[in-house]
Amino acid sequence: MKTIFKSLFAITVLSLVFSSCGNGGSDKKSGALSSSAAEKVYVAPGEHDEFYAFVSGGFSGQLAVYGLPSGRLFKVIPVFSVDAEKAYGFNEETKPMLNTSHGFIPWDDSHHPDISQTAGELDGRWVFINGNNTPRIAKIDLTTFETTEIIEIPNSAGNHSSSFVTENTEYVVAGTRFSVPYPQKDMPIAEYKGNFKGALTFISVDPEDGGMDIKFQIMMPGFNYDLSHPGRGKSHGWFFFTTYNTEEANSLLEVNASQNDKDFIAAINWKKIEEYVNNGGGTKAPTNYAHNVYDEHTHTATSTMKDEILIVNPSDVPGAIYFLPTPKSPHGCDVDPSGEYIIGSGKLAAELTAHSFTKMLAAIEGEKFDGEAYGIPILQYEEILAGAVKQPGLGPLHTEFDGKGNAYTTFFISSEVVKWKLGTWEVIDRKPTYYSVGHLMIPGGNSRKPFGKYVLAMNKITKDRYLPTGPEVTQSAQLYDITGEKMELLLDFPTIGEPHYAAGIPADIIKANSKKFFKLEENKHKYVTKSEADAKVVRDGNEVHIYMTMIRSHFAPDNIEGIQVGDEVFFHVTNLEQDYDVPHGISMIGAQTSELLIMPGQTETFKWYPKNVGVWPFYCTDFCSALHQEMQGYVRVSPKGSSVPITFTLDGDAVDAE
Ligand code: RUQ
Ligand code: CUA
Repeated sequence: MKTIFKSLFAITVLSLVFSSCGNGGSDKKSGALSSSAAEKVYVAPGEHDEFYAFVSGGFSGQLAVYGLPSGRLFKVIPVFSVDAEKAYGFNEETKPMLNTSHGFIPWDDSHHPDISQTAGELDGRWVFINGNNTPRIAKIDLTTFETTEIIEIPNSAGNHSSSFVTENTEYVVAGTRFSVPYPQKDMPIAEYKGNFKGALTFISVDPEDGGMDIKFQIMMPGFNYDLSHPGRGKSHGWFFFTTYNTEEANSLLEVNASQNDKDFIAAINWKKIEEYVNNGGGTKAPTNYAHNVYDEHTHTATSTMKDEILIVNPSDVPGAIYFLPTPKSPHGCDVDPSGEYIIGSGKLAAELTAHSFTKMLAAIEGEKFDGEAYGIPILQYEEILAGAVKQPGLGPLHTEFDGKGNAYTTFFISSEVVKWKLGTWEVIDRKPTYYSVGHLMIPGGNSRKPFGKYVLAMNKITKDRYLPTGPEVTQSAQLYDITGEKMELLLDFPTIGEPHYAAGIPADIIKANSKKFFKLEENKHKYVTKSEADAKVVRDGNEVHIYMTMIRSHFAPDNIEGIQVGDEVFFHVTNLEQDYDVPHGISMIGAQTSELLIMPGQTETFKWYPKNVGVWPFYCTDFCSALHQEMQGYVRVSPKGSSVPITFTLDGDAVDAE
C-alpha cells in the first residue's frame, strides 16, 4: 500500500497537515471523549464485549483478537510467525506448520482475515487469512483460536487479493498480486508484457472439517490482482477481482501503471469453471507446494509436499470470465449485502464506481462488448454502470455495508470515512480518521447480514494520537458508532503490526463453541503420558525421551539422572489437568528453542542439548497455583560415556529406567 501512494505523497502530507489541525478542532467540539462516547465503549469489569474483532497483524504475520466496543486485546494468534508465548513454530509439534517449498519460513505479511459463512451469513467456524510474501492461506479454528491449517499457493506472488470466502465457504480464494512467468523460468524482465501470468486460485473447503485443497487455478493475463470479493445472493457463483497495471508495466509502476483511464474488475463465474473442472476439464501441471495440517487429537502438525495442480486457462471456458472497466487503478472490490452492486475504488479516480450485477448479466447476454483483452471480453462501461458517488473524497480504498442501505468507504489521502447511500449514491456523512485510513470493518460487513452498529477504521499513520514510544508508534484502530444518521467517533485503540483488515462477528456466535480443555482420553499424541504412573525416561543411543506429566503443582518425573553431555533430550510433556484455564508451562535452562505453554489435556515437545556436566533445573513458567513456585525439577548431566544409569523420581520415589 505504501508504495502505491508514493506518487501522491505530496498531497498526502498536505492533507495530513489539514486533518491534524482542521479536524482536530472539530474533534474537540464534537467531544470524541465526551461521557456519552465513553459510556458506549465501557464494558464493566466482568462483563463481556458484544463483538469479537479479528484484526490482521500485517507484517507481524499474526492475527489479534479484540473485543468491541471496548478495544480490549484478548489474544494474539500466531499464524505465519513464531510466537514465544505459545511456542508456535518453536515446539516440535507446530514447526511443520511453517514449512513451505522454500523451507521453514517463520514469517509472513498477513492481510485479510475472513470468517466462514453458511448461506451468506457468518457461521463463526473458521477464520481464513492470507500470507502475502510466500503465498499461503491459513485457517484458524474458532473453537480453539489456533491455526490448524496452512496451504501454500504455487505460481502466485504477493498473494494479496486473498483470502475471501464464498457464501457457503465452498471456496476460499487466493489471487496473485504480482504476475510472474508461468511456468517460472529464466527470462528478461523487459519481456513481461504478454508473457507473465496472474494466477487466481480457488481452494475448496470441506464442509465438515474445513480441510483445504486447491481445486483449480486460473491463469489470467499478466496484470496485478489487488483485492477481491465474492458475489452473494443473486451474484452467488461469481467472484470479482480488481486489477491494476493493465498496462503490464514492469518498472516505475507509480507512473507506468497509472496510464490507462480504466483498469478492470475481473468477473469470474466460478460455478461455471467448477462444472468444467468436475467434468474433467483443466490441465494437470507439475508443481511443488506445502500443505500443513494440525491435528487436534495428536496435537501435532504434519507437512505434506504436493506435486500437481489443475490449471484452467480463460480460453478453456468461454463465457466464464469478463472484464468490467473500472476507473484508475481500483484497489478495493466490494459487494453489497444484496449482491447487486460491485464497488470499485479507483485509487486515482475522482469518483467511486458501482457496477450493477443485473446490468452485467444483461450486457453479457446482449454481447455489449468493448473489445477484449487476451481473449477475455471487456464489457461496455456505460452498460454495466449502476452509478457513481461523485467527489466523495481523495484516494478511496475499501467499502463495507451496514445492511440498512448504506455504504462506508475509506479515503486514504483525505483521511476519512465517508457514508453514502446505495442506489442514490449521495454522500450522507463524513468523519475524519487519525490518520490515513486503510481498511474498515463492520461486523458481517462482507456478508448478506451485516451487524451495522460499529465501524472500525484501521489507520496507517498514528503520529500524535498516543504517547510517543520512540520512532515507532503503534498503529491504530478507531471505533465509530454508526447507528445514527451521523457517525460518532468513540474510541482509539492500539493494534499489533499493521492492522490491515479485520473480520468482526457477534461474540454469541463463537463463545458457546469455544473449547475449555482437550480431553485426555482423546489425546493421540505419539508421546502422550496419560497418568503419572506411566511417566518414564527412555534412552535410545544418544536420544533420550522423557515422558513427563504436569499437574498442580508438580512434574512427574521431577528429578532425572543419567543424562550425558552430547545427548539429544526430548521433553514430551502432557498436561493432565482437565479443567478450564489451567495451562502449565515448562522451561529448561539452556533450552534453545522454547519454553512450552501446555493446555489441559495437551502434549507438547521441546528439545534440549545439554552442553555441560552438572545439575540443571527446570520449572513451570505459568503461575498456575499457590504452589507454582514449588513446581520444578532437576536433570543431572554426567560426562559422555558415564556409567551413571538413567533413574528418575516419581511421587518422591526413585525409579530405574526399564
Ligand atoms: S490492502 S489498505 Cu493489503 Cu487490504 Cu487495502
Ligand atoms: Cu504449573 Cu506453575
